[in-house]
Amino acid sequence: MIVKNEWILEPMKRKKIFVLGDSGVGKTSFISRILNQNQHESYDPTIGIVIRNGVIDEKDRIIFAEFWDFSGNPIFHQALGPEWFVNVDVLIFMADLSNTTSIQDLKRWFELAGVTSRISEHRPIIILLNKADIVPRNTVKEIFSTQLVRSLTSRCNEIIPISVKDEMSIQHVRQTLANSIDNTSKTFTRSFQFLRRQLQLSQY
Ligand SMILES: Nc1nc2c(ncn2[C@@H]2O[C@H](COP(=O)(O)OP(=O)(O)OP(=O)(O)O)[C@@H](O)[C@H]2O)c(=O)[nH]1
Ligand SMILES: [Mg+2]
Repeated sequence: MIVKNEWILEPMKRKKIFVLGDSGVGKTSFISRILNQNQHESYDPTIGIVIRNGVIDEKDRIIFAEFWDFSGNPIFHQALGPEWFVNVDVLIFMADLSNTTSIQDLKRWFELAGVTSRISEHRPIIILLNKADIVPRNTVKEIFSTQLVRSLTSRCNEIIPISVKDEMSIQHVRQTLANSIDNTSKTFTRSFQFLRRQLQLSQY
């Protein structure tokens, strides 16, 4: 596509979304799910960092997302420094509801990302507590009432229990992301969706 006036592409600027959390909590699976890409049941640990681009469709809004999927393996932690978080639009911290250590470790991930104790005014922070499908509902409630999770609420914009596997609350996360970083006009989104449908129909 040739566009003479670069500002036309302004709404298409990618949004940098950094995802952090312990190994195995479901970060890579979550990114695949939210981008409607293939899911793999088997665990394939992320090595170092993987950056994945994709489009998040939220009804009449579109986000051109760039997910930074950082390995949960501690051998890579030392590599993390403030330079990684320059221009981050949203920070997502993830833990596994069935793994208490991964919830406790969120505080360490906050530190590694350089997040101070107060909510950042400029970049939304979302905590996702995954694998709700393997934890009884009562346990989820209990976890939410613990001192640890209550103390985290003041450090983020939202804490959402999800199940990547069962697609629980994934739509809610899409909405939250769209509300946090939406800068595309509805008209542009409609045109983009139309263009994409045409491309799919004509199987380009
Ligand atoms: N039961 C259940 N399993 C899940 C869910 N989400 C992911 N998993 C499984 O958890 C395992 C780890 O998922 P990954 O997405 O690879 O975890 P990760 O956080 O990217 O791990 P690292 O790359 O090592 O940091 C995989 O076997 C997934 O299939 C979920 O919502 N429920
Ligand atoms: Mg991974």
